[in-house]
Amino acid sequence: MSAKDTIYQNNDPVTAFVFDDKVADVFADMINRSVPGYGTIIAMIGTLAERYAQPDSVCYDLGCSLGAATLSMQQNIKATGCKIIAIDNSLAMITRCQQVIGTGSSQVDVSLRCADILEVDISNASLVVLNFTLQFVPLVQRAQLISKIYAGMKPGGMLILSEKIYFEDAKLNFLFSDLHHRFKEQNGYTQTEISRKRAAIENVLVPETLRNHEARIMAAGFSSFAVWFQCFNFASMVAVK
Ligand code: GEK
Repeated sequence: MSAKDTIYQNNDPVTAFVFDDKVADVFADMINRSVPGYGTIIAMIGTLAERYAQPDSVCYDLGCSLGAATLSMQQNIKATGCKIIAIDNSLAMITRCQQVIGTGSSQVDVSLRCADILEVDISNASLVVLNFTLQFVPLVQRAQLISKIYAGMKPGGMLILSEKIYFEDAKLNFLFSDLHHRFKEQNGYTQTEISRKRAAIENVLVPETLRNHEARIMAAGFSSFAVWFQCFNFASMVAVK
């Protein structure tokens, strides 16, 4: 059981959000109470991994945090000779992820790396997961990252991209953002916690429209794109090479 997220219950000045020890300690609780559909998305990453992981290939979990998507893949991959490479540039996350992954036994090997996903090599990939990670990558570097992923993928390979999304229609953008805040309230966050977290995350998490994501993915060369899950301003997309 993860510790409860009480980070924004105090009255300290709000500083920019970072993935440090304090966040890593409560991350499972934070993401489950903050992202509508998170549990469903994690479970379906396993279902997609069972279908898309190819024999003797690599599955990547980019921005793995505590390894929830990695575990879901590891538990569902049936293809032989597959390994998972899970990467995060937060040492606090990778250290705790090691403890989570280390306890399970599986024929699918997992290797954890503390590195910037913009710097790592991607190759022989049949599945690449960016589960709520691209939103933290500077806007100007996103196209280059998606193109690098495409280049490192095998034909028929799949990219799973989950993101907080932004709507061009101002009314809808307000509505979904408001419903998201209601979701957080229903999960026990106070209005003060919600607005303090929103201030901390501003300019750190930069959401884009589904249209932008699709255009970037298709420009990289992927042959198919679909949104397979959406709840309010959170969506998960798939693209096939
Ligand atoms: C999950 N996927 O539970 N390089 C490596 N890691 C990065 C980078 C980068 N450039 N930028 C951000 N991160 C997870 C949840 S959380 C989503 C992902 C959230 C890492 C960052 O350290 C953090 O652990 C993760 O991406 C984003 O399925 O907090 O909303």
